[in-house]
Amino acid sequence: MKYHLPGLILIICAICLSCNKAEPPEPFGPVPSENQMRWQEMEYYAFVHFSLNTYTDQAWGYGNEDVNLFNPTELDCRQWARICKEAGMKGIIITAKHHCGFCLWPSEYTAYSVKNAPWRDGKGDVVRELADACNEYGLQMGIYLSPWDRNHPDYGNPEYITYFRNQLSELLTQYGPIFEVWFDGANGGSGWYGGADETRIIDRTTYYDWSNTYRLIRQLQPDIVIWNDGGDRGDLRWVGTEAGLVGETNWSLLNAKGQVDWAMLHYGLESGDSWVPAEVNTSIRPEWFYHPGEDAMVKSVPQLMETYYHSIGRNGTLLLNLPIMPNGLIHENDEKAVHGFARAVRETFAVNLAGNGKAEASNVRGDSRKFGAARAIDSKTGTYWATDDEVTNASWTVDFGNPATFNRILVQEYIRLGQRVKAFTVEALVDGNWNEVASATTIGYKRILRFPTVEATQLRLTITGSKSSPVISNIGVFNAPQIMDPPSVIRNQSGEIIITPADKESEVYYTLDGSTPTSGSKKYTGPVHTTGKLEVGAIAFDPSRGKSSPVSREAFDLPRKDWKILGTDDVEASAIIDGNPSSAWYQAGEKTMPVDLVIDLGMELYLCGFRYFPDQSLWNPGIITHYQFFVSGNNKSWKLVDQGEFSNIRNNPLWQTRKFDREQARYIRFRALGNTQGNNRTGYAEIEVITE
Ligand code: FUL
Repeated sequence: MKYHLPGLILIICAICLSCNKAEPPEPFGPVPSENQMRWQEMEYYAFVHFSLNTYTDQAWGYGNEDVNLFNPTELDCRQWARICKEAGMKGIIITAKHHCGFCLWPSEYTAYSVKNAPWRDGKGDVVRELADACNEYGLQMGIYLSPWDRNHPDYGNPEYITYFRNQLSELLTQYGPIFEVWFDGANGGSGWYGGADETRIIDRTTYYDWSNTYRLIRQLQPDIVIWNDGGDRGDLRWVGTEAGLVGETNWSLLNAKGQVDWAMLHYGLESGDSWVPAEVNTSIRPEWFYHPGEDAMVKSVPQLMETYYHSIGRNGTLLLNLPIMPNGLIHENDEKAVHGFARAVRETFAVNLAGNGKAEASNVRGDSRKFGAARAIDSKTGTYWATDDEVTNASWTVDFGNPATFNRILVQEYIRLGQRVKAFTVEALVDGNWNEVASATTIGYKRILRFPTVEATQLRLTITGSKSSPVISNIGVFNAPQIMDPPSVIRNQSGEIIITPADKESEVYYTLDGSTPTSGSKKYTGPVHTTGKLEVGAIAFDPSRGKSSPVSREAFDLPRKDWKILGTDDVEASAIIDGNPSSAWYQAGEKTMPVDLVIDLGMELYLCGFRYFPDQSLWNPGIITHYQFFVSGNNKSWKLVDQGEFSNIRNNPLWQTRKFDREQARYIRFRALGNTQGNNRTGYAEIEVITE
């Protein structure tokens, strides 16, 4: 065998240069601990809110609720775990104790627990059953232990801290590994406090002596992460809202000491000296505990997808709450919603179009393949594309080979070396031109951007600002199917029909004559002026897939453009006739029942019924339960045409339709005789009449 020596040496040198020369970048700034890393990679997990509140329809118990109320006759934590597992969640955090002080486990230190409840003859332990169910389904368990305790007589005194730590010790030693402990920020105020029934104010920065409490926690559960909203900095931070979103800019950093204002919670702190990443907590319903009146208010798949992009898609984790019903189960509407949500996420991120592409970068660290552009699409979390130390602006391009259709990009930094990127842009190569399709600020563990669907042969990501050389571990390019929910249809006061698809990108087609709309019907391009009675049919349509949503149908009586609400000069009263189901108006607070709403319809009409839509907000001050309905031709002599009650309106606040014998009239008087709160507040979201 013959060797060509100089050639061989050259090849060996080239290999050495490309593989060995470059060293990995040094970490920049604060970096996550192993516990924070493990937690971040969980991405999505559940909250379950369950306590005596579940039986009293309250958000916060006062601390004197009867333990005998707690009797979840069908309790099955395996149902919770199954649903969470199927939904793609990685763990469940349970309200072992909420503010009312009732304990879901038989704590040795209080009588106010399951051990004195009728459930399982006082032998039950919800935390134990959940721990077992989580084990069976391969989920992790976390604990919510409210620092505020409205039941405990010692709350506010040093003795309570011992009690609190004793309870923590029980929870952190008897139920196996706990991945997260959650200390709510609602702290101190009025309460029962063992019968004292008073207000107790504590200094939430000092009262709990958090540093010693943390020491105890870490000693008992070395792998845990601590969520805390007051006092010493925990491992994770709240995002300043329960609405399900963190800032578009989201640094996983805060300062270890000092006050944290709202902006720091929401956006993190670019110059922060500690790694304190964001957890986005929100409920699948308006409130955290189960309230039967919210059964129809479970978030839809489009709403949950919005939450997904605003939490996991913005460098946060998502802690999604599922309330437990009094029988001990998750409601079927919530189950359906999380399953639909999981399906939508799976379908969106099923195929990474960059995966088979050819990647290149404007700069590669030490020209080494080890840090080459292809490392961002090799499906490995431990490898990355990195640039030379002094390079903070750089671009990465993928050539798809053939034209590809896409509308999402997912980018991840290798955060074990710190969070670095401050800004980036995304461009698509269309017909030989680079078009910017999206731009954003921070990346962090995971960033997902949405943009209108584009067909392009290449995609370019350009880091336009970075604290240090960028280190990108993963890039995904996806074509998300549009969400094919039926669009919403409203008619405003002037008679305009407004149709809104669940997904902004969908096309909308409609009919006004009650016929079934198809993609061959009229295309919706903006509000449609209409007169008279009509029935609207509308569909959302995804042209790239040729798929339609189910049909929305709404029937409208005559437009309300000539209506005048009499007896008030409050301009906000127009909310009653604006067609918008989420706006509401309340009569002045000093009015006492019966409270009248008088409307001039602007002309004589043949009336044969009316419709009332109550305020949809959960904590509405009062919606009408008992009523009378009068009509008049001259606003002087009135005729009572209907009266009665809106049964179950509290639990099911839907449209109420009432019919009566035909009457010719120009004025209507809708009289409230009673409301859901047993007081005088009288509110309306919408009022309509039914004409002959
Ligand atoms: C809040 C609490 O006061 C709520 O009741 C709920 O537990 C939520 C997760 O945190 O601030």
